[in-house]
Amino acid sequence: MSRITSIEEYHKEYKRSVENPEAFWAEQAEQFVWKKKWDKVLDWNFNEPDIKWFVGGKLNITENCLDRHLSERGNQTAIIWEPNNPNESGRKISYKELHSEVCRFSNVLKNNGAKKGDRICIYMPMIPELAIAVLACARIGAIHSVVFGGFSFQSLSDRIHDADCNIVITADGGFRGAKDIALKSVVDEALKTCPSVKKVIVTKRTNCEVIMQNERDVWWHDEIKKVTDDCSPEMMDSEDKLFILYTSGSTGKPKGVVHTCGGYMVYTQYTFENVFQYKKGEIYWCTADIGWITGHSYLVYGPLLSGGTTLMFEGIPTFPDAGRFWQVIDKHQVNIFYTAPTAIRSLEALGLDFVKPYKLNSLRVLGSVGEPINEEAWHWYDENIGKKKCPIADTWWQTETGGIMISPLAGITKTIPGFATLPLPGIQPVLLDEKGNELVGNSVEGRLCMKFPWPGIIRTTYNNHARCYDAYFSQFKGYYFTGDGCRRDENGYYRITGRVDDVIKVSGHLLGTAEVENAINQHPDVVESAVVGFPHDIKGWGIYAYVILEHERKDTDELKKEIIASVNKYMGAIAKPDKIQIVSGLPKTRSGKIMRRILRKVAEGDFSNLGDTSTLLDPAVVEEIKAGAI
Ligand code: 7RM
Repeated sequence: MSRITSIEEYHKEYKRSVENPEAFWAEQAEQFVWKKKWDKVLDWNFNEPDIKWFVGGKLNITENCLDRHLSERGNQTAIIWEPNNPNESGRKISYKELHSEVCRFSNVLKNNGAKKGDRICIYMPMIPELAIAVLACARIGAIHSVVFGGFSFQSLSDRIHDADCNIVITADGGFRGAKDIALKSVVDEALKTCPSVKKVIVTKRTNCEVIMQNERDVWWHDEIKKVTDDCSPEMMDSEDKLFILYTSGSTGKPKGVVHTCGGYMVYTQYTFENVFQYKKGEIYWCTADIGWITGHSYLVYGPLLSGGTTLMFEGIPTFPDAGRFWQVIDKHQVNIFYTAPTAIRSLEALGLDFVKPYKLNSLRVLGSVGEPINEEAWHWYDENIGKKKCPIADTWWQTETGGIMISPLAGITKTIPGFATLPLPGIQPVLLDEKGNELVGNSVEGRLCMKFPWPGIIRTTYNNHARCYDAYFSQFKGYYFTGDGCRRDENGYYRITGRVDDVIKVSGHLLGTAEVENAINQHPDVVESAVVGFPHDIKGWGIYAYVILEHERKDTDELKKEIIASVNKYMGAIAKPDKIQIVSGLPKTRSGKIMRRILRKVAEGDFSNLGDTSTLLDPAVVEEIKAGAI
């Protein structure tokens, strides 16, 4: 794995990676343990799409995350676990221990009927058992599908169904700040409609009461007693599926993004080491939940592939107070800290008194991910957390890209607030106009696409390959379309301008507006709804819902509460509407299409220029919507 150490070297490597991608990526892949070397580096077309990296290669990613580090750093800490409650003792798990625990749990999975190729759903809080469960699946060749613990039973059930999972791994409950979440009971509710699930493995965390269903449910701590830690890694093909991770799209149903073993492994380690300039022995902390792609790639796989020490935090930034992140950084002497703009903005809003008690002098590199970081937040992060000594890596990427795509290399690439800066080696971004013409040169703005594959690219959407084509490869023939708008400035630096489709990033979480509408429409009094985003100081984007009722309700406040409860039930608290406006109609064209442009403008509070409304079926609704705007 070549580590870039200067900007000259970056330009040289970039050029080489574009001129000869296969040689470039083969070189990066050499250092891993392969059971059999690949026959061909790359086979691809974006028309189906059909993309294969390291064709014919055989490997197991956990052998590369764990076994290969044992001789050199068996006693080094692999995972530092920091619990929700700062007074509870955490854990430090060495590579040797992690290897042993993963092997044991792999045997538990096998004893419970898991086989290579099975889909296993993981619905857990941020405890070490979550990372162990993920790695154990990968070790035996089962495909993990981690569902974020904040999703409701309905979202969980939809995901279990779609992937046809036969096992669920969960916990009795989880701690998040001052709250306890009863995860097992959510699983019970979800499984009422999931006959494919034959086993539920439950770990104890909160000791809350749970109902164990005979035959189906088993305790982690009982099962683990029955096994040894002897489990050789399953031999996987480079293109065997490693995991499925659901992400929102512009249509209602989330898509099961599929990543495969070989390419994902090479790409996550390469990007982890180069973007963060990770040095042996450093303490690295990514605050993302493992339920999101950032947690998969840069909390679990990337750092462990690099033999690093990765910190896993169970809690939230504001518990017991808004100084928690900074306290943890001092406590564990964190060197690299990777978080989301929404967290930075919310902590900034609570004031510097929560930052002042801490030294933060172990920090060397800061990272940002999930949404554009506004200049204000960038400077606050730089001055108050990095003390103007830590480079900030504003990393742009997606669930579908597997790893970071456009980002500074920390300390190497000159940064500009708000810019993700330059593509990593191997990444060939292009900006297209609406007609699909490439905008060449600098000082241009368009739709961000990729014209060549990289090892971490999405391979398919689970069980529905056509959907993968439709969502990413159909708009512009021969390109991967990201769904983002982007500007390339006069120096060739990239600035992401935001989504150009019907998904919104709320507190860094991607939500489909159609998905939220479906959840709202579950309310018996709702006839129809339309959801759009509006700029929100802390969340980046907030959710604005226009709702048509079947009959008038005088108790508007109560109704709004019920609608929020419905969203909670069918999706989860992350999709909670910030504003709900009751309307008698929606601005529709004669062909029945909702003119979202108008709804967005009104939600933004900008009534000045609503554009052409002449195609509207009933222009009067626009006046009503304007008058009732919140
Ligand atoms: C990693 C992740 C992907 C979408 C993406 C963008 C937005 C992510 C940045 C960003 C501006 C960034 N995966 N996005 N990172 N926008 N600057 N540094 O977030 O699948 O959940 O979301 O997030 O719109 O398309 S994701």
